[in-house]
Amino acid sequence: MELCEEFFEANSPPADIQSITDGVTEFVREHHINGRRIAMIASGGTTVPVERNTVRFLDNFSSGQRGAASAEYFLAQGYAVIFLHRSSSLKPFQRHCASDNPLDWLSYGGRKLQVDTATSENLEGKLASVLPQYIEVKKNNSLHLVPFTSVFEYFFYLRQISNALKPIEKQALFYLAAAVSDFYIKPSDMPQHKVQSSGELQLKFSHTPKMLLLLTSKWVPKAFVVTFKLETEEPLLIPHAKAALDKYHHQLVVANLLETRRTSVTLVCVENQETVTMKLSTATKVSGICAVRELEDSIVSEIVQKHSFFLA
Ligand code: 9Z3
Repeated sequence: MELCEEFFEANSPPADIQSITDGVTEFVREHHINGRRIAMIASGGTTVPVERNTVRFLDNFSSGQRGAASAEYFLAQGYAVIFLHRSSSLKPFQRHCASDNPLDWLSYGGRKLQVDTATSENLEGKLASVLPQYIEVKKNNSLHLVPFTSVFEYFFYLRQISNALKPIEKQALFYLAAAVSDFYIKPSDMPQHKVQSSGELQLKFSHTPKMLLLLTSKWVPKAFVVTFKLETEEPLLIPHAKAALDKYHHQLVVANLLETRRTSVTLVCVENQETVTMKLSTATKVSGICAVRELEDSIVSEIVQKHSFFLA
């Protein structure tokens, strides 16, 4: 845990840390008064800057699909959601038209913008099931977005959000689906300026401190905490998920393999380290949110049940 404290001492907080904190604190106050449970969802990958005046960075594969889809299902279950996400990754609701170019929807004539009829029909088919929930969420202000890019921003914001959620204890649910880099370059090992291309590139990476232990033991010791474990080798997956539960003493690990993450996950629970494998092909429920079945629907339903049991 000392390494975690050192991390916060050695790095400067993001410039907007106070406004982020104020926004989250107000969001938590408003929804806690109304008796809502609050889910804090972390989503997307983190960047690791190579230079202080950053031109280059190390990144990872995460698209943010898991987190964005899950946010919609938590909202549908009545949770207020803090969505801590990589700024360029998928966002709840917007993800349904992420591959569209809005300029293609419109025509322009006589100083008036018009939605093409064909586009309008197409959009209706696509968004009819999403829009009502989106409008409801906006009306209730039940989704609060906090964007980050680097691993530094991620940890600073996570700490502030945890502080804001600590008072609501068991009502808070952490769903840590972000793919956070395991390695980073310490500011003391980071060149100030753009590394020139004339010589070989040599970088020193340090282990990213394991903030999870701090989160479960100090930041939000009473919250319901779900983490994700990603592997590319099947035999490592469940043993590593179980090891994480032993180490961090939280409630649940969602274990997935890179290749099959869209169609299969295994939930490893703290009680007897029981495992439940969910496969998309066997999920029976058809989502009320969009026409396509999504694994996140089943994952979130199971987790909400477990959170209810935890609260009882
Ligand atoms: C996950 O395992 C998520 O399910 C994915 C989702 C990142 C695979 P996408 O964003 O993918 O929908 O494209 N997240 C956690 C990954 C992770 O780095 N976990 C750490 C580990 O495995 C523990 S915090 O060691």
